[in-house]
Amino acid sequence: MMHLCGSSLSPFYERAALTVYLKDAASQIKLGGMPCDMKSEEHFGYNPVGKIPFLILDDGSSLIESQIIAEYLDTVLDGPSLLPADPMAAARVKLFCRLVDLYLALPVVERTWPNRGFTQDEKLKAVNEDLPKAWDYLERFMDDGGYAVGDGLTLADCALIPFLFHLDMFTSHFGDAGVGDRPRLKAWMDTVGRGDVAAESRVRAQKGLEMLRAQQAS
Ligand SMILES: N[C@@H](CCC(=O)N[C@@H](CS)C(=O)NCC(=O)O)C(=O)O
Repeated sequence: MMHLCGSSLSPFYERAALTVYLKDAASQIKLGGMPCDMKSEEHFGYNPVGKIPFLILDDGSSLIESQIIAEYLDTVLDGPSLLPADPMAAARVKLFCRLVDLYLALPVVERTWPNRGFTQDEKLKAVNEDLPKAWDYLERFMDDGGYAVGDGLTLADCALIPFLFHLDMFTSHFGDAGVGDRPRLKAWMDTVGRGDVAAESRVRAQKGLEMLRAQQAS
């Protein structure tokens, strides 16, 4: 059985895990944890970058990078596809995921995580200057029906949902982390962001945070 390694506290791990849950395929794959210590030789064997998530395949080989893993799992696991059949809609799903990674994840959210070595000024800039731009880019390329693309959940929603926990928990301490008056993002927040799938994802992230804090305290 394949093993998706990591913790739901990681928005990248959670993107791939959400893919599995949305396909109702959790019985087809082991979810969470890892068979080695973080940054151990074995970990670097699976992922030379030393990060999570990584996917261990049945033959012992591995795959890295959350978006690549999510697309792979969407293809090989049973369940409804999270990538539209229409080529342009599929391209827009992938574009949305790319925009999340390039403009929201690293330059904004990760910058506001504790103990990452960024100065207060860098964190304030991330939230007050870079985050509005990221929201603008996403707004520009999403649909207005409450989902990122089309009329149901896709890999694009899987990319954005896990960051909601981090925006609330960490980013909002340095400025307004909300989506503002952008109508498409507001509709997305009402439909997806405040929906059951996002709520369950948030619970998993919170549990991951509590586990990490317990480990750090022991
Ligand atoms: N681009 C990577 C990012 C993965 C990533 O940054 N993972 C973080 C956890 S959220 C990590 O493993 N950090 C550990 C470290 O950098 O030491 C992906 O999409 O999988």
